[in-house]
Amino acid sequence: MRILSGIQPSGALHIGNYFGALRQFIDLQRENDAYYFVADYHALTSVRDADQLRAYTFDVMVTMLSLGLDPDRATLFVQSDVPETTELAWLLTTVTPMGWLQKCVSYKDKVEQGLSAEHGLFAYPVLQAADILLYDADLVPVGQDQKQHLEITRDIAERFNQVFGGGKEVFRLPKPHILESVAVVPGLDGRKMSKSYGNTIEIFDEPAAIKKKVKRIVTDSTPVEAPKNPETDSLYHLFKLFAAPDELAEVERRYREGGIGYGEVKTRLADAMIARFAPARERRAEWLAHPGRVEEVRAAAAERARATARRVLDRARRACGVG
Ligand code: AQP
Repeated sequence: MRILSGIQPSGALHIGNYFGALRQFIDLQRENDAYYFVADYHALTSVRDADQLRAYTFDVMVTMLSLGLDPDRATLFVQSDVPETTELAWLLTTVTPMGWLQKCVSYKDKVEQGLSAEHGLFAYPVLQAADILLYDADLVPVGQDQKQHLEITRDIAERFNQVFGGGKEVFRLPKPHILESVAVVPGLDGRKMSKSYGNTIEIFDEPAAIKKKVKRIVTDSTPVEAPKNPETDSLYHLFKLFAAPDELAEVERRYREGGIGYGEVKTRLADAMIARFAPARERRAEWLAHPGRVEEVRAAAAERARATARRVLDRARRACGVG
């Protein structure tokens, strides 16, 4: 199957990005033809400093490589290295009803908060549809927050097929791949972990910073001896992502019976986080010491991605009669 997904270079990647997306990227690269990209065109809606965007883009490439994405198996490219994306976005825009975009949460939320939104944020689901359709993707691994955008991608593809395809399929219809257990990873305050909420723990935070942040995870004031409900506790939710099965069973039992304090769970969670990413941290130091290698991966992937993109874009251009 052709797999495709992207991550925005709008800051350092966090635990939510890891469980919601990156871990699936790694699993799916083994048996499939995987394309993963750094979504720098998308990040332009929030990052307004050219040097910073370049630095974040490089950092996301390094993060993907350090976590185990293998450039020999997966095509790890940067979105803007394939300018065909923006041309396809325009073709798709011509068949996208305004009403579909007005319903999208990322845009609606901003407007409801009284903030002004640029056209880029409004049209972002169309660019995302172009990202996906350009590679004939079958499956798109994402977190729950992207479900609505995936539905719009399918709607746009169907509409284009209908309007210009004359009964033939111009675009393949992709499906989302969302793992329920990690669909929404909570942040320090219990809301979805998100850069814009300032409630993140970064994958490559220094161990001391991880310990400090974990201590800030919001819990209720149930005393140590009292039973606690693991299902409603975001600390437990995070612990579950990192703990070994026997350790989890022990902690769950002690939550339900009483006799475990949040302080103990926090210490164990911080230790497990630091241990989980220790090998990746070492690989990261290696990649950072050889930036030229990262650029080589990027250049080779851009060539592969562009060849695929060109074929699909030509198909779309022929279907609608441009060029
Ligand atoms: N908390 C999360 N739980 C599960 N999955 C998550 N993802 C992000 N946060 C969580 C998934 O990570 C992938 C990359 O997302 P993105 O680059 O579009 O970033 P995002 O969703 O915009 O991440 P943030 O931190 O929430 O950024 P801001 O605050 O800038 O909007 C996606 O598959 C996403 O589902």
